[in-house]
Amino acid sequence: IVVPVTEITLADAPDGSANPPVRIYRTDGPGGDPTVGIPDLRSAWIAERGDTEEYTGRERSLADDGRGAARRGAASAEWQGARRRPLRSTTGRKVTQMHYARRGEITPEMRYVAIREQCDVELVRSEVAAGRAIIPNNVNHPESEPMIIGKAFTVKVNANIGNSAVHSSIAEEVEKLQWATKWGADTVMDLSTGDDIHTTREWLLRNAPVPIGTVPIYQALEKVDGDASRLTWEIYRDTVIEQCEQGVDYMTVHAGVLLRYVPLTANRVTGIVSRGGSIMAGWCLAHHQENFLYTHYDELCEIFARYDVAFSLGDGLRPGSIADANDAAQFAELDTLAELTKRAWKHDVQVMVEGPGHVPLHLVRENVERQQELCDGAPFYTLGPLVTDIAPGYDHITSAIGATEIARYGTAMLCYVTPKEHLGLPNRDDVRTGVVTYKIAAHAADVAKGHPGATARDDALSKARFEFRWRDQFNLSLDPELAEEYHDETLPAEAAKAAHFCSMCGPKFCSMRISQDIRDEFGDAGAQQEIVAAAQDEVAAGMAAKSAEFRAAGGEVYLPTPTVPTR
Ligand code: IRN
Ligand code: FE2
Repeated sequence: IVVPVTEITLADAPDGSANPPVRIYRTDGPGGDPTVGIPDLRSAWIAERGDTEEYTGRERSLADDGRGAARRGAASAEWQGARRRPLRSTTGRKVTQMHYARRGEITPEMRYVAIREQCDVELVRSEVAAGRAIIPNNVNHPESEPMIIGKAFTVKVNANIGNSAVHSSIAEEVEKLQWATKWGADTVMDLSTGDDIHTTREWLLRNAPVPIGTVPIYQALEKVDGDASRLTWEIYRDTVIEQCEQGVDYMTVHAGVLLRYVPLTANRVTGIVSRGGSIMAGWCLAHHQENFLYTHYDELCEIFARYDVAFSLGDGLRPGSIADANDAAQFAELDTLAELTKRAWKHDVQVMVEGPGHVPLHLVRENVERQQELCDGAPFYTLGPLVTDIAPGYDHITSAIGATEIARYGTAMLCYVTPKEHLGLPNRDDVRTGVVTYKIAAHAADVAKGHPGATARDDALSKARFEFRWRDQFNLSLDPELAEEYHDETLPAEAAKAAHFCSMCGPKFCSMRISQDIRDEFGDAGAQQEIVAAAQDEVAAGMAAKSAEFRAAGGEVYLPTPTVPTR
């Protein structure tokens, strides 16, 4: 098993000693021609298990869609062609990592993950078996490099991409995927709703080294021309199967939005802000019936078990303002998500649970503790949360504050928020800013949790900074290009890459340089300690002399009351 890493080689320290290279978890895959797709990493592993079969499902579900052929025709020639027939489990078999883990089997996927996380493979197996971690990888997405989401492992970051009704091409979507993983996104969700939705997703998957998530209700809604009341379980189910066959690894399912919970949102400041949540609430009210995702949930579990698709149980009633945080609607839905988690586990289907949203800082911790308690440790996957509502344009920051706090107490994956949140569709720069901001939150939480080895990169970067190895400092940073660009704004010359200062304080006032000068002049820790000890001896001697003087003078603390001389 070969696992990709990014190795950052470092220059020697000024005293000539070597700085060992730093290895970093790598998410951006092998790359290559997007019209060909990346290599099938897992096909042999899947085949070897002998529990799957090929079938002619894809054509059928596309035909069911009625628009599949037309959609494929709409894409340009180079993006044609289903490359292989889909796999599903042979009848009666479950092909989920949870199923194998519970049987005590260690799969190549688990080994891969253990190497990536630098942990014992038994930890991986036991956490997956217990439902406290998931390895989302559909048998129809053999290109994916296995990764794990769970609180015993490093905190992960998801980036959302996808066009809205506004047109964007397949090539552009694939580029967005590559861009997000370049900056470190651990999973990507395709939230596309426009034309060519099927073919776009196909090529995203064929080029995705990370798990791909979707919200199938969005595509189901397109099939009924946006009229939520016309949605049916059958239309939804066929959409789910279509996506299972393509290789989607996890799906957001808003099955916790129950009919009786909808009125609980009536007096909220911001009502229902989840897209999927509002679609299902609308359907429930229009039909006066229970949410079909809830009533057909076990059937959905059976489907997921045949492809190893993981649930991301949607938080359709999450708060959309700090005023609505931790309210009755939100927590009622969480109770149902806990019930659904355990029902999925009965089918050996992997589950994570989605969380808020907008929550003031002092109420954040309660969210994850409550979720962990109710859902028996199933991974929590949260959107921020934003800790204040007053900073549109800066919501990557308002939400990273909440994300850091919630991850610190056990959230396993963070859904990024970009600076365009609430304002518009993110562009390239926003995706980069969003992912890097969330890498900061995730990493800060790893450090605070005391995750083994979490500070290695911090320590290497700090040492490079102190030794004025500017190139190493850039290369070790989350966004090397930005760091170098900012540095070069004032000191672009190559010679400045070794200079013992930057333009922030200038050469005279650089504290790091002064601090190094102190070392040069007064020696290492031992020598400095001797100077301090000598100084302390001097002080002690001075004190003893003063004491002797005091005692010789009679040792009186209170002097006689002074008399004021009179004339
Ligand atoms: C994550 C946590 N809570 C919500 N999310 C993400 O929001 C979810 O994974 C998906 O990307 C998006 C779904 O939004 P709606 O349909 O709930 O608004
Ligand atoms: Fe919001």
